[in-house]
Amino acid sequence: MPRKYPNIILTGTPGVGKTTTAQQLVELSKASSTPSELQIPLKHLSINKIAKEQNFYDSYDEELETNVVDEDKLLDHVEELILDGEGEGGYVIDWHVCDIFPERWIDLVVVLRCEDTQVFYERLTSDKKTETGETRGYEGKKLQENIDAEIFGVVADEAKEGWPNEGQVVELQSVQAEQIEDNADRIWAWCQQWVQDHPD
Ligand code: DAT
Repeated sequence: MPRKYPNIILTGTPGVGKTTTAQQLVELSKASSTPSELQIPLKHLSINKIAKEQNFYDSYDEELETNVVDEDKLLDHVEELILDGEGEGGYVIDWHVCDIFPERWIDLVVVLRCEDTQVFYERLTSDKKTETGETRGYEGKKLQENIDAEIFGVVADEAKEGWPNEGQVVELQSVQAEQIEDNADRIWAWCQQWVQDHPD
């Protein structure tokens, strides 16, 4: 059965603003809509949160100080969630890995970028807590790897390789605070258009 609402991957190096943007997008979908706006119930799927809650960890990478996720378990779980509600769609999948999800599940891949290295450095070393309650405070190899990944656009390359259909991958800058709202507005407008283009 075709989906009623689009499924979106919101990806990018940790710290680019995926969680903040996803939350803003869900807020937009809940706000009382104008008569011309379609109701699209968007659901935020934070993969970090799911992996932690469900303990989908395979091992711990000492060097990168990070848990390694069991991707098979994760995919089975996400598939169950996505197919729930007869697969009506409307999921915003938020993770720094984008190329493990089957193409048929996904309508749009948004890669957030923070191409200002100083700003990005400050975010990664900040002692603010992440959504899963950890202090980011990256240092050493973990910090360097993530800074390099963002400079070289590693996630954007993976997205473009994973989704050869160019129109399905969009890169958006997330450096300044106003861009959080701008990006959410753009994705929301895209969702509206998608639903109009895919009548039941
Ligand atoms: P991610 O989910 O990609 O790891 P996040 O949403 O947790 O990133 O954001 C990391 C931190 O950076 C958080 O304190 C919010 C802040 N932030 C994200 N995008 C921003 C932007 N465009 N302008 C200013 N701050 C931003």
